[in-house]
Amino acid sequence: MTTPKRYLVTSALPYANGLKHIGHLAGAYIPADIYVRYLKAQLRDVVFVCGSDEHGTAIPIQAMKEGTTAQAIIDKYHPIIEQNFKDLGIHFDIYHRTSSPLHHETAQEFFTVLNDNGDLEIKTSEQYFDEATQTFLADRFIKGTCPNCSYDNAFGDQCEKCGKSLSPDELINPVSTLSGNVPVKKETSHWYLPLNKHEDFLREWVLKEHKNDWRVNVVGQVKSWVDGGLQPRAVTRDLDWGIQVPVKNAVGKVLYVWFDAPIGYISATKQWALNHGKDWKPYWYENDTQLVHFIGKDNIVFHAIIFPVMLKLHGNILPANVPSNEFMNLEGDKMSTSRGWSIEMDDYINDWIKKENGGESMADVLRYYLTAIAPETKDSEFTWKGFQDACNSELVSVFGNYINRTFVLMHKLCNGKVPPFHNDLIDDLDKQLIQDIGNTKLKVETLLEGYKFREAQFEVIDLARKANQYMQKKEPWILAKHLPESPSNQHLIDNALHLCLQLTANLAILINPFLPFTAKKMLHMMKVVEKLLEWQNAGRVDLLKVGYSLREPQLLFRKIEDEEIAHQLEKLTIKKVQVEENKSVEVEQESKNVLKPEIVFDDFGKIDLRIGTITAAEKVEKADKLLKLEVDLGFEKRTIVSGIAMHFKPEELVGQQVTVVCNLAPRKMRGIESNGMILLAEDKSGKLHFLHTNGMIDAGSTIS
Ligand code: B3M
Ligand code: ZN
Repeated sequence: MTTPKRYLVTSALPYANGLKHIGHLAGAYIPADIYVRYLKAQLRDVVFVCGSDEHGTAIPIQAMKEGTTAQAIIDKYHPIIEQNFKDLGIHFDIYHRTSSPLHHETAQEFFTVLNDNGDLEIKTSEQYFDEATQTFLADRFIKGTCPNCSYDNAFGDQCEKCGKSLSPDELINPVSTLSGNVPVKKETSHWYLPLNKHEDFLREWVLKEHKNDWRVNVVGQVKSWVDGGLQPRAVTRDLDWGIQVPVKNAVGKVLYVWFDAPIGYISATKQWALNHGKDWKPYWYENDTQLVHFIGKDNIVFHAIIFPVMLKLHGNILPANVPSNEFMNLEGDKMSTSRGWSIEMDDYINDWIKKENGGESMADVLRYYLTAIAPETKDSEFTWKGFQDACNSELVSVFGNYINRTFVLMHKLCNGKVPPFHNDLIDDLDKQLIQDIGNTKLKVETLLEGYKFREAQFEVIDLARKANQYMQKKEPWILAKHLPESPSNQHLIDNALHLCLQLTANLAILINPFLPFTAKKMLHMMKVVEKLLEWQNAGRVDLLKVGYSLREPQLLFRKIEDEEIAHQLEKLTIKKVQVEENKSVEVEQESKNVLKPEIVFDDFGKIDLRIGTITAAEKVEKADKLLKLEVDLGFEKRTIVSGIAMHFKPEELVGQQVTVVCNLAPRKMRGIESNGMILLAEDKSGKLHFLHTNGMIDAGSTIS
């Protein structure tokens, strides 16, 4: 295979609707970053793009939850997520936004080309509509029971429990996420991408051409979609948040978020090119570009079916690969921010990286563990214990320990300088080690180019393990003990440490794509510039000049204590309970944020509201919540039973003026007939308040 002329690498654009967790990080970001760092070390032409996905129903839903606007939500989360990635060493060439004007233009142009070419179809159908909010209910604006797994909170686009893609019509007992109301059906027209017309192309391109070089899970998913029969997919929505459909009279219609978001990769490339005085076009039009999309499992259909069809129709190149991971679970359960069972990147950064000096090494520890357990072929599981073990028994005891011993011994036995290598004394162990270095380089590059990040990282650590064994066998510290009687031992010491140091330089190059902060520290210790990290240097054993003096060692990794792990486990449990509690409050709040359905004047006119004065109040026996009130309406006295006993003591009520609904049909409660209802204001915390009239209004006054 010839080496591509240029690479365009993308990571899925996270929705800017909240913090992202380490499952996301493991799926689409760390592997992409490793791949890109490797390609850059190979001095290949590569652009790595990502950014915020700022459209779709996910954003206004979050705005509703936070009591703010969609714009405020994206402006809040975009910079946080961008910084989180930086703190974890994920180095994009650009982190763009789909709310940018450049993206809007790019997506509209894309749509126009397809529409003008007759590649889209317009269809009219009946869709769910919420009368209370006057909104069509697409995607996450509608919830109901999943037809696949019976989960009762499945969204109109996907069930978060079983992962199945859904359409609103498939939901059982659908309700509006906005108002909680049962929706009605209403007619509307939309543009559709007729995927059914591209089945042959997909069979040929994915199921034949990429049958062997794409991951099994990706090819498998495409196969089951194609075998199931592809349907036309709507690419527009009736929403007010999104990119306007660029067609006259398409008022209130926006592009479907999954139509515009992947085009975000193109607009990001354009913005990157503008920033750097480059041409973006070859990256999207030339066949010698290798386009690679790193994604999570639930994005496969969009990147391996829908977007490629769009690219083909628009005249762009197709992805060379779509590496997608399976899911990473957390301590025995599915990771999910909304259920409170997750570790947010932001939390990890605050707890492990920002708290200590030199905390970046903890970014590498997370990168290391997430790659070591990457769910490349099947679901995997993050456990805090596993995290601790990976750090303590691999990074600290194998990798860090090897580097530290090498530096300490070199300072002690070779005056802090790179010792010479005496060729006449070369032995089999030395030869084997030199061979191991070369082999590791080849293995790692083959694995990385084949998107096998987990195994590639294993090979690097394995080389450090072999290096430790080499040193253990050479025992330079024992040779040093016998120096007085055998001065020729110095040459043996020199040879062992010379190779150990050359191997250290190799480890820096090999570990760099995986653990960039660690590689940087190693450069500092070796007093060499970044150029050393170029991939072509790997395999060489003349990287450090004889006689060159090196710095004192720094510890690369620290041990993680049991208490730290216990603390994280406790935090996880507490968070889950808190999220569950907040949810029940949220559900109550949500229903209050939405206005009741509209009424006409006559409806209101039927209610007789009067001012009344409470003249007596007492508890109702065996009913915790009820109070029996005597209310003077001026023209008559009433008995009213009210459910406010948890809020007021009876004696607080006497003398208070209240608004009374006095033509409400009588109702018996606990055997007492209640004739009317008193009105109070309820604040956000659920506390009740009187609407004070200061006792200035005559009882019986009307309110209208
Ligand atoms: N924002 C979905 C997700 O985060 C979506 C990815 C877009 S990639 C173009 O799962
Ligand atoms: Zn389901």
